[in-house]
Amino acid sequence: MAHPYENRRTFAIISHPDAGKTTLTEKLLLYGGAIHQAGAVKSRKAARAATSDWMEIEKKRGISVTSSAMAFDFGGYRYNLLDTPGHQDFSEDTYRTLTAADCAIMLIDAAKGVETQTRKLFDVCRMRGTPIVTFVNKLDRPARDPMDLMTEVEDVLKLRTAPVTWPIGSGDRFQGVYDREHKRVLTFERTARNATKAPVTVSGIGDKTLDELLGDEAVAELRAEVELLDGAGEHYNRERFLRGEITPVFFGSALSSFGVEPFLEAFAQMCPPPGPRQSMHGVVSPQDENFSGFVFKVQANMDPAHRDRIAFVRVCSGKFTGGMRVHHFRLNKEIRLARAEQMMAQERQSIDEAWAGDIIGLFDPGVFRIGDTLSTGNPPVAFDTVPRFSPEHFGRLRLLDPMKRKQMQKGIEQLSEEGTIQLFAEPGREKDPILGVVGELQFDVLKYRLENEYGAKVDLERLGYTHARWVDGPNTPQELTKARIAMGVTDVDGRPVALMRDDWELRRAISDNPSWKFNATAPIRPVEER
Ligand SMILES: Nc1nc2c(ncn2[C@@H]2O[C@H](COP(=O)(O)OP(=O)(O)OP(=O)(O)O)[C@@H](O)[C@H]2O)c(=O)[nH]1
Ligand SMILES: [Mg+2]
Repeated sequence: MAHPYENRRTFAIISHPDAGKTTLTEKLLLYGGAIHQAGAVKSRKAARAATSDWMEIEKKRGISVTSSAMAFDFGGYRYNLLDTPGHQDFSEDTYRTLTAADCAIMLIDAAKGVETQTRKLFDVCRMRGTPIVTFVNKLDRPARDPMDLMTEVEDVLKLRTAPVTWPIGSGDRFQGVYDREHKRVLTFERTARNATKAPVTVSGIGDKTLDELLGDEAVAELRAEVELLDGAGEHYNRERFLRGEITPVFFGSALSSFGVEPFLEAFAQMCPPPGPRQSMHGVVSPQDENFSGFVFKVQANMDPAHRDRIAFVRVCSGKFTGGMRVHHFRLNKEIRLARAEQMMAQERQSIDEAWAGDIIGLFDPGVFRIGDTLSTGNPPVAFDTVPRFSPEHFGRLRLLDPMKRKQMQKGIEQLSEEGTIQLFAEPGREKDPILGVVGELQFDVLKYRLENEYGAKVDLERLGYTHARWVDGPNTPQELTKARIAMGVTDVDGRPVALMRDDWELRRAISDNPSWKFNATAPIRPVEER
């Protein structure tokens, strides 16, 4: 019998903001059979909201501010889908989430081509060796020439393209796609509010009826393009795709669902199963008997009724079973994992077992942090793959209702454990921490969530620092201040951190203190090694 991990498919959807990741996620859930009515990203009162934008602020603004994981079954596989936020202010979350994926879907807006954030995310995938499938979206709007778009991907990303489907028209005249693999023409019809599957008609490229269906002009154009592609275009090749040399390309409209079904069917065949992972002590294979996994995300208050906190773990090897005991690398102790949860479309479901590739949610009584590795067996495993970014914006909170101090404190503690903000204590002002974020929008999210989830209305006083460095050498923040560093603080683990206003201050601190080491992020290592 095949090992259960072999039917796991774990992928992330990435792109520049607004290319349609959440909308495509919704349609994959729809065609995957996990939901029956697709919701919209920014829903008016009556309409359903998109499944993966579950947070209040996301529904309100129509953007994703945090990644979300959803599982669904389709064609004999269990898919773990990770929808990521596109905005660069949330890219730390996106980068971490990519570490949990074995494959990525890169979305490109057909009117805009390869945008900056897409390029950065692509670089991360290339660095990690994550294979990429491309979906060119929004063909129902005025779009650029598909050949041009291919050329742009090849030139900008230095990645060969292999079109698997090809669009028939664009904008108002977008009718469907040609499936090069199966040599068939798929035309679609729109549905009310784009909420259900789009009815499809299948024809052959040479069919007489096609002339009538598409119109003479469109059919002639399609036939010419298909001929051109067959002559000059690349064909999908699995080995080259897995090596990251080539990206299969699909066209469609996530909104109207045109082209989504052939995409999902082909993607199902392309997305690789969980692969081996590098740990600090060698390679961990997904079929290893011992369980291992790492926390790539912690999220509080997902369920307003319970106000609990979930740690999202990517299983890398072995089998998770509810109640099992594992070694917690950072705390260097054994802990018991209670049952886990998985988001099956909209529903949180309790699960008793999981395999490599699965994304599971563990109830977190406060022991998990992003980057934590859990494992069974000896020696204990540690994955060191979850990137952390250095905060670039700093501020202090001012509470507007003095009665809510407790709520605010609890809120910032929890949100810092989520990784939304980083907390620093200035000696003598420990009660009034300094907050650091990577992107400014994270401050907006913080304020919104403190008010909505914790009932504490706050104002933010911005501080003029732009760099934080974890300094190896000194033992206290006072030593930093003595060395003429603008602000010496400690992080949540009591490690000294230097805050500086600009590059010049940073360079000076480094040259003034040659025996110290200035690290851009806090190292992840077990407690007793510090
Ligand atoms: N016309 C058209 N609009 C689309 C399509 N896909 C998405 N949109 C719209 O584009 C906007 C952004 O879509 P989202 O799915 O939220 O994009 P996203 O990539 O998840 O955005 P972030 O998560 O904020 O980065 C929404 O208004 C969608 O309705 C499409 O295929 N056609
Ligand atoms: Mg989104």
